Amino acid sequence: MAERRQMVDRVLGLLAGTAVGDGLGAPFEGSATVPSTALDLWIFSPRTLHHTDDTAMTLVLAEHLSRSGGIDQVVLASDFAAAWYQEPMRGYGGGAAQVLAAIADGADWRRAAVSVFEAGSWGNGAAMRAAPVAVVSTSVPEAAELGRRSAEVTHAHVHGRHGAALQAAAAYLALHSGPNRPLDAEAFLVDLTDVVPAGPWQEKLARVRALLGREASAEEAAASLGHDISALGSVPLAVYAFLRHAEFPEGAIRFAVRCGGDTDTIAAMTGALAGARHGYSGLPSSWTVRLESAALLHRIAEHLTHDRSTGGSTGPHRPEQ
Ligand code: RVK
Ligand code: MG
Ligand code: MG
Repeated sequence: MAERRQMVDRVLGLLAGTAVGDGLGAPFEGSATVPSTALDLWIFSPRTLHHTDDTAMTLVLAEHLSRSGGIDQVVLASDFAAAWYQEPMRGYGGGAAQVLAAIADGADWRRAAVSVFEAGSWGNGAAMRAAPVAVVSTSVPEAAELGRRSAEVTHAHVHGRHGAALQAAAAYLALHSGPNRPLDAEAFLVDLTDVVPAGPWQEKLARVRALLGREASAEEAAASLGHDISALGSVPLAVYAFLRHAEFPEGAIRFAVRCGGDTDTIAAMTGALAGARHGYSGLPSSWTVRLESAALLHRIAEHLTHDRSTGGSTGPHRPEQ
């Protein structure tokens, strides 16, 4: 029972971390740099943290997983399209909105996903929502594979899919990391390197390792890893922000926003990892009380964890890191 409560806390942390990162980062999306003073004004404000497409799609995927225990791509595509149809004003990417509109109109997702960009989207929209697949996975490779499957219904491009695989694998490692001892960043990066092919993805992870070695600043990390709307230009930075402050979730999320660029998405991905490691109880309550969708997050986390702990064969195992 205590173990189940702990897992609910971590699953809720994964979802709430996404939402606080999204809400804290959203006002700065597109700013090349984010001065500390401007960020502090927003961090200490009592105003509601509204969420954007990042959290909206994460919640759709989490609900889908809690209903089906896995991914049914036809149903998932239509779940995403229905959420977009109900709330198109959540700040979706331009191509993503067109893909979702086509699916809502009845198009097959396989055709819709290549209808805007010929090879599909390399945007970070699949990575930003991928973390919940970690909850139903039993290994790092399975999380990566589910990340890819969740991605391809809208993001057919190989970089869009690798980004989702990397974020899903990182979320799995964070969710199952031993909370009572320091995170082994080197082992974390070795595991991540295994889920992406040699080439630009592995090169970015090598840069993450080097940047960690010299405790690089937000500005230096963004310049080296990218901080844009592409999967390849944002997921490695989100991983870096998490690892840079692996024992301090508040610091990791703040660092991610300070990186500038696609701030809502980078901070949402970092927040998912920090929340998965430290749980909801590890996130600042001054942030979580401001969440627009707190009740919904709690309900989905309960369902998702309940279905894991009573579902038998697919209950997660917990490798200690
Ligand atoms: C607005 C050429 C491509 C491309 C390709 C470019 C929200 C397009 C969230 C496209 C996230 C943009 C973000 C985003 C998530 C992608 N050729 N250009 N093959 N693939 N692009 O539309 O869900 O903020 O300019 O698929 O991945 O907060 O519009 O959306 O920051 O990348 O959007 O790709 O975006 P989309 P997404
Ligand atoms: Mg967004
Ligand atoms: Mg964004």
